[in-house]
Amino acid sequence: MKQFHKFKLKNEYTKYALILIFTYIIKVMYFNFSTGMPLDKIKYCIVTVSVLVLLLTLLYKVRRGYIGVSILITFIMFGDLLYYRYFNDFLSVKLMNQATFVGSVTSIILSIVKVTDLLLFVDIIAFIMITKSKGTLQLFNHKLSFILTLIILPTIILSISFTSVWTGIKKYEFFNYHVYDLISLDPENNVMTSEIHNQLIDDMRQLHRESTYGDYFGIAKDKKNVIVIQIESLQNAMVNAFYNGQEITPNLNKIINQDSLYFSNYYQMIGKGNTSDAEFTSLNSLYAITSGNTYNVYEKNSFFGLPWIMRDHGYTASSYHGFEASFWNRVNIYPQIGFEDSHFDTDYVMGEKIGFGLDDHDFFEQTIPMLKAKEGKNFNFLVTLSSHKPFDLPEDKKWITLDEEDENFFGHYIQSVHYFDDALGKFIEDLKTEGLYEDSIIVLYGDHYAVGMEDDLALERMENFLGEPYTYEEMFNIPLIVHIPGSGLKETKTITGGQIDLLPTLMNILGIKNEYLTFGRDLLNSESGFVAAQTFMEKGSFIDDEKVFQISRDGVFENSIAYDRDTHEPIDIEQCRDEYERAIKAINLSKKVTETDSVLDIVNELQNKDSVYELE
Ligand code: GP9
Ligand code: MN
Repeated sequence: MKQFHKFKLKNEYTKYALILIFTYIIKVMYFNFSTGMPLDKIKYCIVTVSVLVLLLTLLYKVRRGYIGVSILITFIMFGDLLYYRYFNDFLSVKLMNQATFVGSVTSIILSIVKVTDLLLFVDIIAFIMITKSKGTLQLFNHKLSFILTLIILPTIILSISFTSVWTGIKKYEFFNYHVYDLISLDPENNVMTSEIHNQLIDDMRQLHRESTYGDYFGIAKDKKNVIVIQIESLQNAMVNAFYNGQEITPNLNKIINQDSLYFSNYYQMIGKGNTSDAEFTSLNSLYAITSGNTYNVYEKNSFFGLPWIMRDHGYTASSYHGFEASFWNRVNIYPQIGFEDSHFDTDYVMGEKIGFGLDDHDFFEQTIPMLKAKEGKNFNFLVTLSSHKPFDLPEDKKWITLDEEDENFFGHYIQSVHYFDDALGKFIEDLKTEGLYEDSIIVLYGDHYAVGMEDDLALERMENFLGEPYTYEEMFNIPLIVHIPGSGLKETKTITGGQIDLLPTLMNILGIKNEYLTFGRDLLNSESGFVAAQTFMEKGSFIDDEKVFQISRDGVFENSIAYDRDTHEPIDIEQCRDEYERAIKAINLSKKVTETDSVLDIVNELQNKDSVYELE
């Protein structure tokens, strides 16, 4: 006992200060490890804890002020954490105008919150408890405050300014990330230099010159109805697959097996805008931005993607989706992308709601008369909904018998895909009954992954289902099916491609020559494939026909990993340098085009026409 007394802290308040510092460490460690910080980056924890201690030192005398600031920081952290679980990154100020969506997606947010997230609030709880019993805290004497400030302030300033020494701090450390996020709003970035402009024109002219149109050109040019269906969360792993002998997507498989081209190495290319990015990249052949989502940030831009191109070739262009028009800002962006009429939840009769909204069965069924009403050639873009996470289907719509260990996120996902597939089967039948089918080309693809890496149980069940380790390559793999009734096609294309390639590939099939701005390639007339990733696998990462290259999260090429797609053996990353540079160049160029709203200028110049396209 005597021994113990020897070590007793002289100042009782110092004890409380230490307790609070301890809670900061718990809070920050939990936050960092839950947001994927590697073990060797633990030094960044020290920076975050130091800033919190500094705030305590400066603000503890104003109790309310301290609590206010702490709550604000904690809520940003909590937001970052949830956003990370969904999008693999922290929040950005450019996402502010999406905040109103939170109400619409409460069930999804609730499904990704964990009880352990309470650890983020541990310091606030401790502070309130201490000050409640002790009154205003006299945490430190003046000397201690002074010393702490003297040590901590320079640490923060140094850590922010010497980013080249601590590469990656901007990405991993909470305060640095948000300070840089604010600074990067610099409008100077939004200038198109003549050098970049010329480079773009040269690259596109070369692409146009090299385009051969040898295979499949115009095979669907006479079809009156072009129907593109973007399917919620459909991964390729679900296609042509069985669960305990039960076929998950019998209707899709039937479509693949008759009159179709099936692209089995096709990949999602989303940024932070999930479904909206899948739409944006597929329809415009541009990369989505990653600091915010393109549909919101660039809602006033003039794009010239598929809907405009189709209108330019005598088709009408319409969109269909069973949810709120304001979600993902579709109401404002769709006219810019070229849709002349768009149908949302209010145009449908809502039956029993599934997850977000309209049931896929109701959606397809009620879209049929809208399609039937089209006169002349028409382009239609349908976005489905029922297979959205958390995959809650009413009991009477669950038709796959699951093992008990799959009665969870993973098994429910299979149920949802099966349900969508059933609705699709009915849709095809209805198209036939209404006499629309034979005169249609139907394009189907998944918008993005369903099973991520963050849910350990789902991951384990997915691996059990696949019989092999789950990789980003598998997670990104979505199907692309081009179904042309009466074509007699039954081909599987193994070339690597992604959503950015949809537009040029489809133009070829519809007999439209590429004289536009496209960052993707016609997959039917390219010798090799290439997909540049941006999220989960960050900018610089790519998948090509032979290999996968994943840039290290600190952005340093040398710390990255690469493997052979056949053998899964690691390969020398030096073999990946050219494509790594190609990926970065393409994304940066595309981003510049979007940031400077240059699509129309470039398309006009490529076609040597003065202001041919002036969109309102
Ligand atoms: C909502 C739907 C879902 O309209 O498209 O979007 P997601 O959450 O998958 O991005
Ligand atoms: Mn989606």
